[in-house]
Amino acid sequence: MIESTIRKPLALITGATAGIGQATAIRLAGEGYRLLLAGRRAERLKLLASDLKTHYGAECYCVEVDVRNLKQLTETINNLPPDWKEIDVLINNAGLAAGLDPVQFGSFDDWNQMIDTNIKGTLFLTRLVAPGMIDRKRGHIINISSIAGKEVYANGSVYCATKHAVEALTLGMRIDFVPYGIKVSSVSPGAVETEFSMVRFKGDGERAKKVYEGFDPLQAEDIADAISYILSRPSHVNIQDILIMPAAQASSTVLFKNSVEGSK
Ligand code: NDP
Ligand code: 8X3
Repeated sequence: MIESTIRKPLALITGATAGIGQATAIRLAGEGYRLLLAGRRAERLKLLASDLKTHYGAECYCVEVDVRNLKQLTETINNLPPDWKEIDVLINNAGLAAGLDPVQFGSFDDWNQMIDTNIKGTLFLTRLVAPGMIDRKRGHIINISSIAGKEVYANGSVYCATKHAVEALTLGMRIDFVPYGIKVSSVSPGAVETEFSMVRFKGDGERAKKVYEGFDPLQAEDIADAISYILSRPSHVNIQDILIMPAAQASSTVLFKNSVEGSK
């Protein structure tokens, strides 16, 4: 009786069709959240929403969006049904690395895709969602950064630059939003076995598989666990950043593998 009158928290997760975003959706559904699931692959969103309903009774609303498309994002956020407008948690997770090249051989298209998705996508969503949080004086934004936001490795400078930018945005958002009681956190993983490397290497499955061979990489569920920890702290506590690595990884370039081959 009491339970039915308590509003369940609403989380918007970008990049919910795979990897960390999908695992986080599953975790939060199990913890009683209502979910706005965002991504470009509509069929995957629908399937996930249906699974979450079946297994957890979770209410989900799917939004097929490309986070690079400001017009589409603006229309989507502004036209959410009334019950889905009050977003308590925004997880800026959608992102990618495209290619692994030194700057002198880098692809302009790869650079644009990474910069537009990882930096501008995070900014666009935050700009669209934060005003509502400010009005309600409550909210939590979690940006998915990376060890690549703290270190730079060979051939990864543009991806690393985008994640360094996410780090700067997280720091800036925290300053801008602190007067309104809005928490801003980040999670910065090392190697997580998801579709990330398949995307980076443009469908080259053999090359992608090699990235995770010879050690136990993090799984998407490990990152969902960190996100759940951040969200479940008491209201006076903000976890600013969780840097989380596989036990075999000491830095972005030092990875202890059973075989001698490098990680990238
Ligand atoms: P996946 O490739 O498994 O998932 C990426 C997600 O991002 C997908 O759901 C994809 O959805 C979404 N996405 C990509 N581009 C867009 C876009 N333009 N618009 C909307 N959604 C988009 O990778 P991960 O789960 O590993 O990556 C999630 C985040 O974690 C990224 O920000 C990544 O940089 C970060 N990260 C990953 C690490 C790793 O080792 N895997 C380590 C550190 C950080 P769709 O294609 O359906 O649109
Ligand atoms: C993904 C991890 O080390 O490939 O952010 O950049 S890494």
